[in-house]
Amino acid sequence: MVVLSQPLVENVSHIKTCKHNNTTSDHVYTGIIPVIDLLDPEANNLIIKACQEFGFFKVVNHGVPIETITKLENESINFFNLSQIEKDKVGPAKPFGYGNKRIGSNGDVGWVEYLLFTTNPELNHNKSITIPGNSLLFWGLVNEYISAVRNMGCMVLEMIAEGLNIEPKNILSRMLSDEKSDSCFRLNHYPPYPELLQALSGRNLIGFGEHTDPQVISVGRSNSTSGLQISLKDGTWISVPPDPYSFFINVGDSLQAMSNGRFMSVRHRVVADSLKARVSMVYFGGPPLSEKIAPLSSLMEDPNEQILYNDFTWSEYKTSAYKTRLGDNRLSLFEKN
Ligand code: GA4
Repeated sequence: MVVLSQPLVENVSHIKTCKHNNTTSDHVYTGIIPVIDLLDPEANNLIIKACQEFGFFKVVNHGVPIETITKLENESINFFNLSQIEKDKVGPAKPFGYGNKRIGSNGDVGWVEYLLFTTNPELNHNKSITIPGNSLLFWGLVNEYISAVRNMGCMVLEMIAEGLNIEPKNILSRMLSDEKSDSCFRLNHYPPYPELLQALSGRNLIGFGEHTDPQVISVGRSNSTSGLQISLKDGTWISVPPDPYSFFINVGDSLQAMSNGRFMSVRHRVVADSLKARVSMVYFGGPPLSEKIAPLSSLMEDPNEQILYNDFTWSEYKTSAYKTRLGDNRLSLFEKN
């Protein structure tokens, strides 16, 4: 079990809550989340189906070494175990760096602390971020992890291109592998929030409020603590059973636009656990800033198919996204009338 310092009971009246799962059918555990074995010859088609149905799936046999994962997870726990004074030296996140409860800059808050980094070398933000302790070791592990997870994300995007029968095979993956790819990476720590306090209010505390990810795909994982929930097409929330050895892939807004709505950018959120800390790591695979996001022409062979979104560059989308609240529907601003 991860041992992280238990926070003092704080006033959390500004943090959102959601209904309790044991008193309502607001969200449920189900076995319906697709599990894709990347070595399965049928994986391409299964991924397409999962992107259409859920915008979300779990991958196994992903090829990312477990040591790469555990080394970074342990180093992240060491960081989150530091004193508040030490952690605050790495913040506040604007948007990169250490953030505590505040998410973005438009008033969103959650029961979470995090480190957020860009992978875009042109933005150069990370250079100014020194992690207390062995900063070189920390950055080495972050880079090793990102490179392994990016490769796996590219493999998944190539399987999507194959499953959709579109050429070239790297039409999507090149956005993540491009040296100018504007991707980011976040390490989250969700402290436990005592059951008694949750019971008193009859509600669960929100760690990270519901939202969709703006990028192409997100590749995430966590320790064995639950909390992640996804929204189905009908609006039901389902809890995703944690699995520290697997990865979870989310379709992001950009892939929804590039697939002209065939794939669904999944709404998701994290609720606080009452007993255990949750530590997660998410790589958000984004395109270069100048990339034009538009339906893939090889997908749009039927002249009667309506184009759902106006074209935009990733830079335009990002600028607009950073002006929104977490739960907003960002793609709707680009819908064609
Ligand atoms: C959601 C997905 C990623 O975590 C993130 C988030 C970003 C941030 O934390 O700075 C945003 C959010 C995310 C979308 C809307 C804006 C920007 C917080 C927020 C309120 C890093 C991202 O790329 O977009």
